Amino acid sequence: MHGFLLLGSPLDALECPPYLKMKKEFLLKQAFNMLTKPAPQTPYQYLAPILAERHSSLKLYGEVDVEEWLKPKPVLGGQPVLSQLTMDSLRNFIDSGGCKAHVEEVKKKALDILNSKEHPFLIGVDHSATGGVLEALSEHYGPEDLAVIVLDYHCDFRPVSLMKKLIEYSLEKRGSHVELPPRPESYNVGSFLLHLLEDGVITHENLLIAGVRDYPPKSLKDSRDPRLKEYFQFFEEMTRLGVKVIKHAETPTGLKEAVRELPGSKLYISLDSDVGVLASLPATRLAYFLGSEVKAPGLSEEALHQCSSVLASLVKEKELVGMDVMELDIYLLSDPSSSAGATTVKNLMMFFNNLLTISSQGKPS
Ligand SMILES: [Mn+2]
Repeated sequence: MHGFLLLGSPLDALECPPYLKMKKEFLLKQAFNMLTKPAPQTPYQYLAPILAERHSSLKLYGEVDVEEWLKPKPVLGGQPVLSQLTMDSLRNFIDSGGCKAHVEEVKKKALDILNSKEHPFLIGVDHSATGGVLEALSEHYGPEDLAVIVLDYHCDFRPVSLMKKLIEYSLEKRGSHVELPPRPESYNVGSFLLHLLEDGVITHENLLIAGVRDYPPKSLKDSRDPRLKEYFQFFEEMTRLGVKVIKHAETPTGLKEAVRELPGSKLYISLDSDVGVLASLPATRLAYFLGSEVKAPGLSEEALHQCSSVLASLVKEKELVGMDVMELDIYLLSDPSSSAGATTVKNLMMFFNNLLTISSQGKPS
């Protein structure tokens, strides 16, 4: 019987000014000795022991190395983390392929786990790290047999150039006409699935994304603005190629039918915690986009519960070979003065408990 080894990815390279400000404040508090206990530093350090204590099939593996300034809670030490932590350095990290380099490290650990006849269960921040586990699983089982279900507020297959046009459009709507500088088509939190598809790591038919809030409405089809038209057409093309996208309003009902269409017999489940933003999973990084991007809450507790039941019945038919929970926010997760952490942990336990219970029952090993 396979168990799951909990692997941590602490990469946190979010380009979001309010989030960056909070991280800098965290460092300043350390500099002025206003923090007595900076631990736990990452979602893995917080969540992995809780999950392992609950389930005998879960064991701790450890975390992938990441430079201090790229961790969610950097610790002041020998490195100049405070001066490194700027929007410019984050942009340089992403544009120069930093996320992809991290993915290679995640892949090595995931392969090590698979070679020891166990399965990877990734706990992390930047969703792009999921790609490392998927690369390892794809090498191990083959892309044709690997079904991937992602619960996410966003479809993380968006090209950088397309997002640039959308941001320019929304800035224009708010009265400022700016042309953003072009950026390379990097492997990042919003584009990693596109890279996995283009590189043949996963197949379009084997990819299902549910809980989605960024699917363009049909009204954009005939938009007079070419950028919006392009956005709509890009998403249509992805579904035409076989990617199954279940919008927020159709989740979990649509999920139940869509999972039947996945050809692969091995199953990977990726839970981007932002799928429950302002609702079942409030301790997510997306919470820092409040007031700008996020206007609508993610999945309710009930909807998330129903999703986990649908997935649990699927685990009776397909072999669950890997899972993850990503985009967790350690500040909210471990903040005793807020209910966000407790709500998130409770609903994560419920979600994975359903899957692990079924997964450990009578599966041929
Ligand atoms: Mn995501």
